Amino acid sequence: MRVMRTCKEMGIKTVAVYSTADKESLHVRFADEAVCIGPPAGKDSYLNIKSIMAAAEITNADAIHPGYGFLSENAEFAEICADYKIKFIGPSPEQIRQMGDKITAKETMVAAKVPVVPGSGGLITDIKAAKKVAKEIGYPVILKATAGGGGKGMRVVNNESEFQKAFETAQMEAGASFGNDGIYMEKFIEEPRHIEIQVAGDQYGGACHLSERDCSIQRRHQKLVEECPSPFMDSKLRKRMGAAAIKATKFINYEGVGTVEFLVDKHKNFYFMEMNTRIQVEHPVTEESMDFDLIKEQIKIAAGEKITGKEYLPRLHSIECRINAEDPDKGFMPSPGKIETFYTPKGHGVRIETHAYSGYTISPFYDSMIAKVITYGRTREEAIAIMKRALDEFIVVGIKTTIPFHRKLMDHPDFISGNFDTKFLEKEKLV
Ligand code: MV4
Repeated sequence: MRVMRTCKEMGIKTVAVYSTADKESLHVRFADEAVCIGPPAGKDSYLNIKSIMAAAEITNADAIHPGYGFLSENAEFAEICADYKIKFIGPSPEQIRQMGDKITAKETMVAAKVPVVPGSGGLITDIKAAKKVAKEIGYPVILKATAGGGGKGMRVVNNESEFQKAFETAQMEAGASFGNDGIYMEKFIEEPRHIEIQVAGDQYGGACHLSERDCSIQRRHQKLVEECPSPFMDSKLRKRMGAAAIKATKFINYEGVGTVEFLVDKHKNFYFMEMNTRIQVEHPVTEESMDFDLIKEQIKIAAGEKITGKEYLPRLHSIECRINAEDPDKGFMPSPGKIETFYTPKGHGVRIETHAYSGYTISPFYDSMIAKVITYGRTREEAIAIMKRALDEFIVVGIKTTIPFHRKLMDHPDFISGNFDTKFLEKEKLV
């Protein structure tokens, strides 16, 4: 729906694809045409490249917008689109691959002179050698899966006696989750903030950045709240991080919008973590803060337009709360089912993204996010005040949601002061 809104504004006709589980979803009604691509399970529909290509062929589509999740960072899919002469709205298969493998991504950033966390500098093949490097950089260290991202196959190692076992578990978890058990090591950055820079690059090597998003409020590597600008940011740090992100973008001739993720320590040192080669869930805070349509930019870049190359700075403060069909009182257990009443907040400073409505059934097959509440104001205080009243105004009857969790978070002194890092939700008894 987000993509189709911009397409309509640009005079572009749209085709929705849907699984049988999503027959009643709003995106099916919003599109000019809709094609059913299979049964509920992802592998049979939204991950089924053959069905999707068939839908594109029969509707004579010029381009595919991959959204986020599913095939949005699948190099093989981008390759098949190219074979079919259908424009994949996003980077090239090579660029997706280069950033998809985390060791390759890190090596690329070293070559681009973007700061990275010191570590094994590649795959760990010899535990004895890795332990020696760990001693040099100093414990704690963190082991990560090269095929990973988002926390799976990650282990923190506090001292040498823990190394062997941590390495074996990380390797096993990575092998089971990704079919690739490659592990690398980094110095563990204590109490980091997760700050990411939104970038855009065109087909001619031009690139710009659109400031940052702070995504430090996470639970088990799932982001819950994002904001732009970061309360931790100052114009000097933004210049340094922005320049590093543009260096990364230009170095790989990146085409499309993307995100360069950094870990930032309390001394404002920043380190490249990963690059996301898709539009992200949290993109609306950038759009509202900067008054800039990122989907329009994606489509223009895909159509061969040049970006203007200027730097975009935050004008308003914007915050997003992800509303999930989960019960925060029961460890965020999924809560699918029929929504009897769904009334979304409205009014000045509020933007809602959702596919749900009164009478809609949240299926258990997919991600539990059912809505995003985005607020914006002239200051962070104003954005928080609007968020509080918006969350109070949101009525969902029939399923449990994370709305009460967000409402409590908005009253937490450390959230209000901006004094939080990625450990915040583990330390606080909010969840
Ligand atoms: C780290 C780190 C500390 N030091 N790397 C978590 C997900 C994955 N993308 C990378 N992650 C981390 N990498 C080093 N060298 C701490 C984390 C981390 C984290 C990062 C961002 C947001 C939330 C997090 C929660 C726990 C750990």
